[in-house]
Amino acid sequence: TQTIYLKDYQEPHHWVRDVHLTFRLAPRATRVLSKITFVPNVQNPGDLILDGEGLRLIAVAVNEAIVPYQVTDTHLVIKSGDLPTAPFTFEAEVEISPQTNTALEGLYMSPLNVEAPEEGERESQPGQNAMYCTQCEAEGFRKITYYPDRPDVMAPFSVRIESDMPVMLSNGNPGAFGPGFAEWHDPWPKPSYLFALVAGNLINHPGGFTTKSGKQVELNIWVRPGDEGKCAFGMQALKDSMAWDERVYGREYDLDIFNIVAVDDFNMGAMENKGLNVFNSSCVLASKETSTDANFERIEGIIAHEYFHNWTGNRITCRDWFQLCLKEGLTVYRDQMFSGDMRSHAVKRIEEVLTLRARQFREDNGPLAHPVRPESFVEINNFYTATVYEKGAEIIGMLKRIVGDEAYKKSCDLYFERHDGQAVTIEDWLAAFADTTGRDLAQFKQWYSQAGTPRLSVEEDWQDGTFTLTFTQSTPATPGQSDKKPMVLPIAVGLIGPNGAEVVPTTVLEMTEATQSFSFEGLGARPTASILRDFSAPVVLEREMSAKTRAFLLAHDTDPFQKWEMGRMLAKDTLIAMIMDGTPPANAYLDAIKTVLTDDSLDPAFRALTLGLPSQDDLAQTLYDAGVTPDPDKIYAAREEVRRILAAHLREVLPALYVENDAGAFAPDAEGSGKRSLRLSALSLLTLSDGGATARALYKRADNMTEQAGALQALLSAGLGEDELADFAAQWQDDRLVMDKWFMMQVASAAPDQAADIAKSLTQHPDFTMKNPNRFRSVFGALAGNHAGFHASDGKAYALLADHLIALDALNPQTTARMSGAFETWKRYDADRQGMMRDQLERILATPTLSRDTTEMVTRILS
Ligand code: B3K
Ligand code: ZN
Repeated sequence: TQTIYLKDYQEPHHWVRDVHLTFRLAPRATRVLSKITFVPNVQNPGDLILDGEGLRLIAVAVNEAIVPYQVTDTHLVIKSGDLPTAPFTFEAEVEISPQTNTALEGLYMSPLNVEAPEEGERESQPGQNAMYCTQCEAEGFRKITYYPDRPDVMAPFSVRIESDMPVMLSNGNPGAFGPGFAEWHDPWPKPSYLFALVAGNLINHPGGFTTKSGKQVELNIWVRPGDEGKCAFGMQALKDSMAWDERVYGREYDLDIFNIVAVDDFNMGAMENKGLNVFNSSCVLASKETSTDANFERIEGIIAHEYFHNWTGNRITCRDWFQLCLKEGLTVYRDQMFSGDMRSHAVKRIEEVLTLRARQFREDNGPLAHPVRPESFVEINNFYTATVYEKGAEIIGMLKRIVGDEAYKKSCDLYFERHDGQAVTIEDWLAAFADTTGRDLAQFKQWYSQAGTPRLSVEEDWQDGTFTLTFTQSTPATPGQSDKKPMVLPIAVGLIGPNGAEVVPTTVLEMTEATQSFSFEGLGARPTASILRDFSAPVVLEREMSAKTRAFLLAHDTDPFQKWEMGRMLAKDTLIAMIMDGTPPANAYLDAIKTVLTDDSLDPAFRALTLGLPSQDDLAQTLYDAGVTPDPDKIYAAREEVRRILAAHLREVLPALYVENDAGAFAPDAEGSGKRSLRLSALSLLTLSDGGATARALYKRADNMTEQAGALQALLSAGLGEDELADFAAQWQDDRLVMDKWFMMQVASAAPDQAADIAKSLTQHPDFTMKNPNRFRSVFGALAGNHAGFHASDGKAYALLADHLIALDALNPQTTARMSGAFETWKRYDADRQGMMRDQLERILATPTLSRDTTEMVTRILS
């Protein structure tokens, strides 16, 4: 295996002027004919180096003549001496087998059918439901044909598809079509990773959008027959995204048509191919009967994200894969702001921080920690991480907070104007800000290169009307980076007076030193500081605070994030005390929660979030950080105990909360989902004391999946709900996405000593398949996420997951590698558990022909 380094970047020896592709589709023998105009790069002359993997080469020509070439497993090379010095055409014909492509990278079929055709069976007859589909990012195009498969090579593509499929799609605008063929032309230069092709028996949900300059755009969501009723929400989200990008970023759509396709077999959420976004069906199909509020919110966010990539990623792309955060961090930031505008910024911010801490802080604290812009990789697919995406988005948020809204907008405009049509770097992005504002961003830039989550501690001082905050920052060592420098931290602070009124509104302190003081003068009385409002920097704030001060801020802080955070810290302290020595929850915590829950002036969604307890994984990390080896059984038991105590303490208010937050007729908006969320949080506690009566009644009556699944979940987490679980399967057996929930819920809420057995028995279920990533994740993602179940002391869950990762790796390395991250926290635990996890990791690593993807991940996890 070869490691690729950022420092080794070199321009290609050849640029591409245009690309013509013809696809003759057949399940096991698709022919791909390419005709590419190459232009020698005078800056960096050399051989023609084309990537290609798993291709059966039929023919090659240069300027229509035979040339000598070399083919290896990964490349086709023509020596510069055998090439014209002027631009030339390169032609190739290759054969590939989409039907057996279980890796779901390159051209593949959904569903897959890897069994060999029966004797005499015509191989060119895909099933009624089968579709051809591509996934090229990051390096999948090389599995389709020989090409310089790197993002800095951008070219317009013309595509002809020949097949019997009724619908045949590719990037750009439609050209000629007729029975058996369709042509597409994409005028915008793009890298190969944005190429897409889809063909199948698909039905469209149509729509339209008029851009701000009056251009009509045809919109379509293409789905399998039977799914047409689940497209309306996605279509609306797309139109909202198009309007938002015009209004907020001044970015208009640039083709006559925008197509979205839903596919059941997909390695991730969705893909932003130019003009032809391909979505995991779970991230686009929605109906009130089959999707929860969380699904709706996620779908809206992902549709926006992929659409926003049209400018941040497609029109301006990455020079090399080390720059991945250039498009991902920025696009996540943009989709977060969109969702905030569509729903509630306060609630959205809290949810973002929850995800950031659960995924990115976890990553940053373990063996997989890496900079937002990594310096090396073996397999780039392993770097589509929470760090690149979510920490990448936090960097954009900090930059905006530092330069201000107006300068942010000006800088973005300059970036778009300067780099349209180019493949660029983080340096280019930052230069647009430096040039607009005159600021030196050299220190800020460390956010891209220094891994690890900074720890920020604070001391307070009060003297003669002056309140001083002294901050100290440090970042723990991460793999390959032992010495850490001070970072630029925008710390948003507000001060609250003794009577609860705000005396200093939000002020952004810009910390640049290891230790730095900031003073507020002329105050009448010692204030209480609200620090890190809106979570203004992705750091761990280490602040000594009494429960009383926390409760005071929970009651009086004007910043919704900090208000929630105070409740969170109270809950965390309560849980830690319970874990350490069984200390029961203090009334300060219980009463504070009750006050928030019953405060009708607060958004129900916010109240529901305040009732939520920190996850077991979060508690394990907190203990580990404090030098205590986390005991998963104790954490589980303590959390359950606190839930029971909360339920008892809130006994009088829960039934009313449940009744009053009936949202009425279902609408997937912020208001309705907020009420349902509070209602279901109340129900979950209520179910601990009413024997499940309320949840059972809701389960029967529910006309939407949020409440149906919510009621079932409440029952399952109380150890009830067996009949409902069976009923659920009977009702939804024909809906793959809902059945994913059925698989997932059972494993997620299984008792610690049963999780592995339940997961194992589900793998024997006739509807379980290793070939569908959604189904695999619904069982094994849930197992890894069931903290006490995964870490059960018998080690069964570790072994079960390892068995299935080994089996999956032979089919789908990308999903295997990603799921191996379940083991990334192994060093937190006691020697027995560590030993068992190490054994499993070593067993995985010892698998003959283990993929490069999984090898890299497991090696890093073990290091
Ligand atoms: N750009 C894709 C992710 C591709 C992942 C490749 N392993 C989706 C997105 O971030 O929008
Ligand atoms: Zn993205």
